[in-house]
Amino acid sequence: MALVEVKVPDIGDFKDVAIIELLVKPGDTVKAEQSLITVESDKASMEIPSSHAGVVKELKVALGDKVSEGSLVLMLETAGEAAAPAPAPAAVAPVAAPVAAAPAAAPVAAAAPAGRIEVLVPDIGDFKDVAVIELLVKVGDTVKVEQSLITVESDKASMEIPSSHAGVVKELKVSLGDKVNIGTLIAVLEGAGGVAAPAAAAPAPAAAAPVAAAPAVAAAAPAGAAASVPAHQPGTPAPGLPHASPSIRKLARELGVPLAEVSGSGLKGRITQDDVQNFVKSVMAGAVQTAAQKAKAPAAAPAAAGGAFPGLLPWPQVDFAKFGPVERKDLSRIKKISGANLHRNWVVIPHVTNHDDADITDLEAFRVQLNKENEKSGVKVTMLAFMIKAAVAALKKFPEFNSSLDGDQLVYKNYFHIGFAADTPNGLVVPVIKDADKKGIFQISQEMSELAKKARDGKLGPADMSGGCFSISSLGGIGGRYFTPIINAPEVAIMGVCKSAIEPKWDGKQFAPRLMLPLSLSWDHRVIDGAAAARFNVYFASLLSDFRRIAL
Ligand code: CAO
Repeated sequence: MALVEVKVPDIGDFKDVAIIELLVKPGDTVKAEQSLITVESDKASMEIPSSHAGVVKELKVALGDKVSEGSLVLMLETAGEAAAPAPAPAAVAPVAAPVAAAPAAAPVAAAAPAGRIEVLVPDIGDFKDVAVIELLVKVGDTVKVEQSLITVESDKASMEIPSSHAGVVKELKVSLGDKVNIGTLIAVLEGAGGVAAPAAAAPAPAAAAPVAAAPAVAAAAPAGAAASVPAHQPGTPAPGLPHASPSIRKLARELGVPLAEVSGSGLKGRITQDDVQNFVKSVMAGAVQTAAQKAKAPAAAPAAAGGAFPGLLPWPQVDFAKFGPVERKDLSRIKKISGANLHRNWVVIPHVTNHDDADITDLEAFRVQLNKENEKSGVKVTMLAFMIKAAVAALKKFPEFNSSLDGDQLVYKNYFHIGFAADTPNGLVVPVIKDADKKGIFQISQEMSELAKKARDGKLGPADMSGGCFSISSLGGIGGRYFTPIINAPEVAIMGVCKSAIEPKWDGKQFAPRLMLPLSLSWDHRVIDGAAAARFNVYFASLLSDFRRIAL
């Protein structure tokens, strides 16, 4: 056991900086390089890591204290005798670490040329392949020299990247989540011409730089400090930009906490770890809803209508009892869950529905004959089983129908799990026939009847309803002609089927009575085009018209 003094390491040009957060307390066990305090200058904040692992015995600083390199932060009881200091706390900010202040936009004294200016990521020390976590400007914005354009974040630190020039943003060349390095093109500006305003806050010596030159790093890299450079003056959080240190941002991201919705109780409104944890507790307890949850909430209680859709009228508040006797019943659990999902899907997905008809005269005759032949087996073959097989064949032919959107990517599935909407006394559920491509009509019919029974008995488990690639919603046993089924996200299409009916069809010589099945295919226009949807429907219908085609 040894008692070790943990001091502020070399933090570059940070001098007499105020402590705005204490991240540990006496009794805490800390690892080497774990952040102990957050300090903040007028331009940046950074976390100061521990040089050793051990148990905090005594804190030697308090909130608001000013510290510089060498200031004693705390006393640590370490396990080892020698208590050798940890290697330069490189893990906090890899190796040479981020800059102590915002990377200065270098070409401050240079004339800002009129015309196209490329703004690149400057030298940001050993920050490599760092993710863009915030876009602070958009196309059309007028930016000043030194104005922050994006925030990047490594696993330990975040920093804002300033503009090297003034001008109007013509193109943004990075998106959220992109990985950037020194020299990555961030944006194209249209320069205003004339002399760029001097970068008031740039601590770096100004240097003439070519138009597309990367702004120089401002200050010496503080070994082991995690820099977070707020775009705003500390204490005056910019709208929409939560005031929080890198570790708090990381924690919030891991927990899925929207920092913009957390109010900070720390110094100058800074969001602390407790704030994030309390927010999570309130959400779990149902006391608070995140904006995302509110957007998903069923329309039955949209007291806050207009939040997500400005200008939308509030939900009508009617005293129905004024007009006659009424009775109130809680929505069933299934209705609440499916309602919220359907609402989200309807609002988020640009739905289009194509209608078509399939001539199932021969297939229905075949189905009736099959059921006669197999009367004793106890398995009734339904039209839906044929449609599930036809859906598999159509998904194979048109793979984008068997995909899901994931950010800017499409996930193509090489499996074929088909969901079917089932009406139950408590509401709509969608059990899934797994690996329908590997099953025959009898097996699918049998599984469907078992799943439909389980659904009606309220015994479906999550596994019965997950993993679907495409859904079929059949109202054929009930009636109707066409409808617009809502896509079951994250699927990208759904086939709605109504009741077949005998119709006169021209066969080239005469009208013949044919059994026609109405089809309504809803598809996600972000993924699928109208022509592909029409082809899918035509192909699907052709399979039902002549089921031999499925073997082709
Ligand atoms: N046209 C004409 N008749 C049809 C038909 C169609 N498209 N589909 C089924 N039928 C007939 C069947 O042949 C059966 O007749 P018989 O009893 O004479 O044999 C009868 O209608 C009942 O069929 P079923 O409903 O038992 O079987 P199914 O395989 O068609 O459907 C199931 C099973 C679970 C999907 C169905 O019971 C169900 O719940 N449907 C409702 C789905 C729903 O609510 N969708 C809307 C969701 S909102 O998007």
